[in-house]
Amino acid sequence: MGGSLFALASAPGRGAIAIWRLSGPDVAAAIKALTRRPLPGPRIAALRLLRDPASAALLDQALVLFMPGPASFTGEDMAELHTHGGRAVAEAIGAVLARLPGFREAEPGEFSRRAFLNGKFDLTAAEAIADLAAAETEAQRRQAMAQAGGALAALYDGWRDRIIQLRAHLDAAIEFPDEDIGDPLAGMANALATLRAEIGDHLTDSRRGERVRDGLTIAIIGAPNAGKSSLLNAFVRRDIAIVSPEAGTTRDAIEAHLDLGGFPVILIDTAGLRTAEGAIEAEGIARARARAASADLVVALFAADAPHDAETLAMIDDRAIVVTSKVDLGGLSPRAMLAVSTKTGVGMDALIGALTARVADLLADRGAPPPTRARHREALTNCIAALDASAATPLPELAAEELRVAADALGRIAGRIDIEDMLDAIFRDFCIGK
Ligand SMILES: Nc1nc2c(ncn2[C@@H]2O[C@H](COP(=O)(O)OP(=O)(O)OP(=O)(O)O)[C@@H](O)[C@H]2O)c(=O)[nH]1
Ligand SMILES: [Mg+2]
Repeated sequence: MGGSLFALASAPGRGAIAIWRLSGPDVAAAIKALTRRPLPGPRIAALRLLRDPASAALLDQALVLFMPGPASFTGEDMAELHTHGGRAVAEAIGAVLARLPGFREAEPGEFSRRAFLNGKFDLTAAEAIADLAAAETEAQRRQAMAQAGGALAALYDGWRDRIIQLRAHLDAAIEFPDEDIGDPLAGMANALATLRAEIGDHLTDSRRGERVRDGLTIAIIGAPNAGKSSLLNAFVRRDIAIVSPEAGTTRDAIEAHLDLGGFPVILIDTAGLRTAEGAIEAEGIARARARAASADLVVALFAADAPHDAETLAMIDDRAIVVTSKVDLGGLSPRAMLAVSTKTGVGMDALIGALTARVADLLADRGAPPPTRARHREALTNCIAALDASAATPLPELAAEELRVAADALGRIAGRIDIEDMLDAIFRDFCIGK
């Protein structure tokens, strides 16, 4: 995994400027060889002609930046080449960089991985950098920025320090039983309970963090022909789902990504609920039920010109917003709070407003940063289990060991302790050039 790395850091394809990123011990020599000039001053942009060191052929004119380590993103010597964009230019430059002594093309996330290994930031901040690159809504950007700034790591390090301190007290009591410090476990009980409550609250918030990252799911359900696909299309203002007067048109669940008031939402159109007429429709309805069961919110449609069907009525719970559809054909039903017509557009703004309010209620900032990944949730769960085990045992030695397990669980989230086995999985999701 050693040596020097290069990668195209900007999006590939047609563009005004392409940015190449280089990192490693061979960077200074490479820049001198490419420019046939002395290195530019640290972090000062210099306009240079780039030439193939082997053939002296002119490659491009570029803005060259040299950022000596350790005060660089990765902690190693780094350089950036801002060249002209476009596929052919990129091909030519990439080929020359690949032939530079000591260089190879970086794997996805490899720059960030080196930065992490060089102590530039903790693992949660590294994950946040990937989230930032993927952020599509304002809520995702805000959450990623807070996490990249170290908000999560600070929280976990603080808890971990408190656990380590408790354990030190316990170890001292075990080591020096003659000292009159009372029952060490009784003295610890309060502090443990407080810690457990704080971490428990944070864990409860993990769904929010993961929903902001991945998108909150809203399933549209209803009888065949209730107008579900028409509603999905109206929301995204595109014709992505087939609409037809034939009952049982939609079979597969169809997903569309939306930005509702700055929050990420995945809207899911589903098969109409009824007694299926064939195996394919039955599978579609089973999928519809599964998606509705796992969705964060449900929009239940009842067409104004049809009776309320028992299948849809049975699926209504506190996640549901009940809506009368096709209100241009009839009146608001007594069960519904809202009425829409995708034909006339009536009620669409009110529905969007109601959904946005529910989404904001579920996803809005609560002050403290939430965990954002299943990995965090698992480690926090393990931490709490160990804290509980520690509080439950009458044996100080066992209690101390459980505290070690609890502290290690937190340490793994920020990458403070042995995490070699997780690194591949974590950095694999990054973009090339990050
Ligand atoms: N008058 C009127 N017709 C509508 C409205 N919304 C949908 N329709 C019509 O109702 C029929 C069914 O619409 P779809 O959107 O396909 O209904 P669906 O719920 O997806 O139906 P399935 O996929 O079969 O479960 C189509 O002919 C639509 O043009 C509306 O607001 N008013
Ligand atoms: Mg449909």
